[in-house]
Amino acid sequence: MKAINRGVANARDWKPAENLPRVIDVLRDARRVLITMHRGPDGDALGSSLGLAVALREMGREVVHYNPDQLPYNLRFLPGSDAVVRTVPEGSFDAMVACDSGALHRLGSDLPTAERRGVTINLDHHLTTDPFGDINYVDPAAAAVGVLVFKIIAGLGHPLSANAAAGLYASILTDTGCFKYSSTDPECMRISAALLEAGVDPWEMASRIYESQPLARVKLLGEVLGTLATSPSGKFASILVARDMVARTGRTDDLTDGFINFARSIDGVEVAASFSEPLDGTDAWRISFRSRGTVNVAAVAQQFGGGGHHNAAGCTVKGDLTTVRAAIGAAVDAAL
Ligand SMILES: [Mn+2]
Repeated sequence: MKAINRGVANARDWKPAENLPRVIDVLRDARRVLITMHRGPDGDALGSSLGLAVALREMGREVVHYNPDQLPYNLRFLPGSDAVVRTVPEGSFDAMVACDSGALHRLGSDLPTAERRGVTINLDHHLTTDPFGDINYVDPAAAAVGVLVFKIIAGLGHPLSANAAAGLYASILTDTGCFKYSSTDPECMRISAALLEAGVDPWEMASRIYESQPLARVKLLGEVLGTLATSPSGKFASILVARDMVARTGRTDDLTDGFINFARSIDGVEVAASFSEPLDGTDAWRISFRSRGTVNVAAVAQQFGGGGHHNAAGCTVKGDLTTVRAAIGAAVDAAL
């Protein structure tokens, strides 16, 4: 059973089959394209946007690929990563494509004005996406945004290269938790098969993304797991990523991706949360949620101004840790 708009009141009908050809039409005519993704990109945001950027460049388009943040250590090997720029150059664009973003403000501060960015295209599969695009190609049933990009490239009639396929495979591999999550469906498996046929080496991808961890990350995991707390019912588990723990790694990039899954993987746990202390000294805690499936954590995150998917969501809450933890714990309790 897939998590399609479960638990979200008045979920929009995004009509993805109608919007896919609109995206293809715009990109067929576009000469200069700005490609963006959400800040702090994950495998889906970066991989799907890389797949599109690589393919459009192969088609002779001028592509600017923008994200203001450092790319994750384990994804910088992906073809096209070295062309991602942290500021947007001058000039105007025929189209701007936003991948996996959910909201315009998640794209970064250097975004051109609406008139400079041309047709704004929102590619997403979040339940809680803002319809900020001129075209919103949003498909909550898609396992990853890479699935949407695969269809766009096919619709443009462009043969998939190994370089473009690598980004799309990274998108699907990471967003399905290595083909484990309930979002894993026959469609993403068929597309992944096509990506292997285009030249992707599955063990190379898995080993570079998941088995090339910096030693500092594994040591940080040990510290973070030391903070593990569970509710009396045993259904809610939480971990804390404190600023001083992060400082001891001596690294500026985020090494904590996936830590929350250890909390969810405990027998009996339905919901896991990770509380990340802000590194900038403010009191805006970043909270990530993971659900085993019974609870819609996107709805929990929405109560605090955040959003996401049925089984993976996040929000930012200001306050001291005790107060924030109590508020989140109460909201999760109510949802359980
Ligand atoms: Mn995604």
